[in-house]
Amino acid sequence: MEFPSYKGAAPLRKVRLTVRHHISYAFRVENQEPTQWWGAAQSYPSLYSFPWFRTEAGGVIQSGVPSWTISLCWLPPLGPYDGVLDYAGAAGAQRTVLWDMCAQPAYWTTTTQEIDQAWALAPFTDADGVVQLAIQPMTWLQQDIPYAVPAEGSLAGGVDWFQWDVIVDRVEYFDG
Ligand SMILES: [Ca+2]
Repeated sequence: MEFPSYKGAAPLRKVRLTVRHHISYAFRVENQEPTQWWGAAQSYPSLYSFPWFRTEAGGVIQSGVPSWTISLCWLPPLGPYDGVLDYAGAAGAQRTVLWDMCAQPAYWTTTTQEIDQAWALAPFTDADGVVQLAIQPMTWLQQDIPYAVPAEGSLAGGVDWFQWDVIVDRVEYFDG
């Protein structure tokens, strides 16, 4: 994300960010239960992604974009374990999903977030006039919040890739 920094004379008190974001991802999963699909007895596996931003000064903030829990509700039922942990066959799946219309029916999701804590406001007063935030999400495949799916187990898998696309639509600075 990149946008103009606050240049007022009075101390910055609050930032209101209006942004659009779109999520895309790749993952792999395999049911290792011998008789039934893991998901049939419990729930669909889901992805969880927590976006955080590295500031130009090297600090970290979590502002402007909410975390996401993405139920893989479009995933077809997986069969009993086929004996090979290859994330393929009747028991496995690998997918790259550029637009999950189940989790995010509209391509962009707009959110507005207000930031008013002193430590989080500092990056918005950058003296060079431009705020630059590099998004570096933490993401994992989970079977039941907050347990991550291990590489091996009754449900094996992981996240291969996750991307947040973010467009800043509006930045409002408040000094009062
Ligand atoms: Ca397999």
